[in-house]
Amino acid sequence: MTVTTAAGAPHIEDVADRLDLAETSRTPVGDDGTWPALTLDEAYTAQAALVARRTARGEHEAGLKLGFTSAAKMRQMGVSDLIVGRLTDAMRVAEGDVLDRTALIHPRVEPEVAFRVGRDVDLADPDADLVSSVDAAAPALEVIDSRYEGFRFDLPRVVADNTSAARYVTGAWVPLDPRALGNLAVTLRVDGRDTAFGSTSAILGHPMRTLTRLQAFGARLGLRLRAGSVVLAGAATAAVPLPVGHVEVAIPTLGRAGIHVEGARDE
Ligand code: OOG
Ligand code: MG
Repeated sequence: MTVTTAAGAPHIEDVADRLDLAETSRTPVGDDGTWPALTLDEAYTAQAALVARRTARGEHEAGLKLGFTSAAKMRQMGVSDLIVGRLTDAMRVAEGDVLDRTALIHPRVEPEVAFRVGRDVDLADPDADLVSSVDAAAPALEVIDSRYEGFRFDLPRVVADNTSAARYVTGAWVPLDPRALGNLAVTLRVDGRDTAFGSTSAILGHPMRTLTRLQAFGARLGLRLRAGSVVLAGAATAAVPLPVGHVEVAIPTLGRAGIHVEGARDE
């Protein structure tokens, strides 16, 4: 897979424009028959072009995310391959802060594990070692918000749409102890009620495996991670519609991360 991040072919730039407009105007795109079919390589180029529009507006790259690393997510969305997306600082919501869901289209939330990268890593470098550059882990929430009507997409489309990335929250960082991350209960709570329940072992068997997969992906895509970047390992449960109220993830030994969601209760 060779992916260029420079301006792509016109149909790729067109996809990036449409997805960018869908996000900024909060208007999901439907399949009106004019949507170009993309290969997976082209979809990653479109993703880079889409995120380039955001960085041109002043956003900064903040890390990477993996998607479809659990069977629960693959089943929910009808896809069977791991995907990689990009995070920017504008997507970050500080732990305990308010998130206004009216800024989003049809947000869903999922509980995740996050890793922090302690030093710059160029994944294109054959000597790069992502695992050893990760220094901490934290419980995390990801708010996804597909720019496609009804959250309906195939693999190239969700990749072009930056893997539905919208917002993310990380809890307090805990020094990385890989052995302590296996087989931990992952609970999503809404206003104190358990709403979704999974295990860190649902994430590729063990969340550390996501780093090896990301390293291979990053090498092909020419990705870099700066010191302090975040890597989201992917949801341990199916995503649930983002409710209004206090939304929290809890993982034993890692702790909790929560946000207050405000906005209209109806979709
Ligand atoms: C794509 C994003 C998948 C995950 O954690 O598996 C993802 C989607 O479900 O819309 O972020
Ligand atoms: Mg996710």
